[in-house]
Amino acid sequence: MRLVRHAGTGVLVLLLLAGGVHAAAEKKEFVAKVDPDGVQRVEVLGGSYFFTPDRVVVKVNVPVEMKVTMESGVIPHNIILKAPEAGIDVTAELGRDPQVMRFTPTKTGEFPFYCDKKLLFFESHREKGMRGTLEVRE
Ligand SMILES: [Cu+2]
Repeated sequence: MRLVRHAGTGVLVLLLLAGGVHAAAEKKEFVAKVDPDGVQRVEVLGGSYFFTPDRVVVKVNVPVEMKVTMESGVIPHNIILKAPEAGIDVTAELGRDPQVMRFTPTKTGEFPFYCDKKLLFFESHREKGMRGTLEVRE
């Protein structure tokens, strides 16, 4: 009886571990709220090779403060969000200190952000998954 019970616990632990790994690979969305001072604050973590959340939803014509922190590591990363048609053109080199990017989206739509670092002939970080989408809503 005892052995059977232990075997059952082992299976449960394995299932939980599998579930955790799966959750980490899922796409994450963050919908910004407008703070009392009228700013939408967003925090993004970047690393090799991801941004999380990788889908950020903000309101049009409301200032955004996007704080980008980098996971510790030796590989250099940046974040680029260029959508001049929506009044957005920000770039930051990611380092030990978090970078704060400020912009006010003036147009609704979906705009990509990504890291454009690339080593020699290898795939760019963007191609490896270091990218996300800013969705600007009404
Ligand atoms: Cu990168």
